[in-house]
Amino acid sequence: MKLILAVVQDKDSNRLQSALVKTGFQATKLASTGGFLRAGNTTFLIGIEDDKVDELLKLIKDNCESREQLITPVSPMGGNADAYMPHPIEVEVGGATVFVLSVDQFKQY
Ligand code: 2BA
Repeated sequence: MKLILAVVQDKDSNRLQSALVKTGFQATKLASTGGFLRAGNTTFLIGIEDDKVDELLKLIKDNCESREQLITPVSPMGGNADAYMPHPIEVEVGGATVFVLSVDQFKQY
């Protein structure tokens, strides 16, 4: 058995959740925050049998888009804040960041 941890953008989370329910994958959805952008994202925990991993990865890929996002860097530490003009920079946020973990035991009590 595997545990899939998928970090996705909030904009894609409802679509992915509906697709998971429709295809019969059981999932837990957690509200999370990206360490870099410090913006909300969504983490799905999905426990599945090994032979379903590829099907699930395709489903995640098909339902999550990568997007450009603008961020404004904070002023430099110790610098002259008056002279500092923050310029927004663009980063590409991926459709999904996915970890596939092996599960030693799965119990439901
Ligand atoms: P954030 O940490 O908010 O990162 C959002 C996007 O900012 C990243 O998109 C990446 O394009 C960019 N970014 C992140 N760290 C950067 C840095 N030090 N310098 C320049 N650009 C940087 P993704 O890579 O698609 O990641 C989307 C979200 O997935 C992340 O949100 C984070 O919540 C999660 N994530 C990504 N890699 C992870 C990892 N190795 N472990 C745990 N969570 C991860």
